[in-house]
Amino acid sequence: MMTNDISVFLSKLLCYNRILIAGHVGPDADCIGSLLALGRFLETRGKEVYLFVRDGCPECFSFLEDAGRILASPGPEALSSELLLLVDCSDIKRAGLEPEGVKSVKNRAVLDHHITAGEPECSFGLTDPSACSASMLVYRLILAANSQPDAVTSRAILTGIAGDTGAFRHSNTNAEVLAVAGDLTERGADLHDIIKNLFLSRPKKVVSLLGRVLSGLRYFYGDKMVIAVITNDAFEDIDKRELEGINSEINSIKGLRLSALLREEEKGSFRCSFRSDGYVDCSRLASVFGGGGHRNAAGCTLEGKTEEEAVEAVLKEAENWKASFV
Ligand SMILES: [Mn+2]
Repeated sequence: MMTNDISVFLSKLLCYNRILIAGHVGPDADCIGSLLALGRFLETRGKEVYLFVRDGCPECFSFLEDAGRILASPGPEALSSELLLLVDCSDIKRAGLEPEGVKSVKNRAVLDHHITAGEPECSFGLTDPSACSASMLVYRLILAANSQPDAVTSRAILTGIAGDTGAFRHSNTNAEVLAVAGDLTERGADLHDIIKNLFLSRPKKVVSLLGRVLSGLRYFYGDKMVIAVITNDAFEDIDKRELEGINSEINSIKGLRLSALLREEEKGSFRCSFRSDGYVDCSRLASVFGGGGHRNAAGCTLEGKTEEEAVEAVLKEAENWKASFV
């Protein structure tokens, strides 16, 4: 049963004593921030908490306290938990878990802000697609429990909020976001330090890749559409999360209405991410290629194609959408 009633969710959650909290694969700042803040809050309530993100916490989030406690695979103790709580996702597959692997954990709960097709499989859950981030839901939850987030918890929450709002630049930055950010700052979270860690710590090689990508952009439809391609050889050992930053740079171009960033995953396979600010429904565009996502951002994979063929495929499909953006 999903709810957006926070006190109902809270009272159910607090019935459990051993809780395994899992984030999604390819964790972002919101995933890690909400996981850490929720874990810390539940520990203040005397709960035994295990934190899990498949493959562990990426190095770029190691500036957060307790990041080292995040397990890369749930051990026997974690698997003896009474409750599996998914945060920033609602599906155990998205958490990189198999039903068989977590069958010892009898109950399921979800805390998420994504729009999902259909009801997630869980005993109870808290979802609010209007919330900017899962971290915001954790903040509301802590206050609803009459607790006060300490400086460490505040820092984790603000990291999640700053991450999912693109440093307060995306359209999900509303009055609540700004008020909560102010409150968390007063509680001891250092916003500048968070922003520096999340957005202003690009490795040198990412900056040079960015330069190459931006100078190689291909423009179409009177510069209203752009295609960027990053081939495997250019990619080397660059962290996938850095793509987010590259994508924002591309989408800062004035007058741009549709972008496609193609990244070669392996020879003949391109991961394509579409962006559009309200002109083209990216999730529908991506679904043509078997992908999906949100209206303003979505992705898909193009298989069995050379670079030129991948670009051609995107252009051919864009032609069907041109009435919306040209
Ligand atoms: Mn999120």
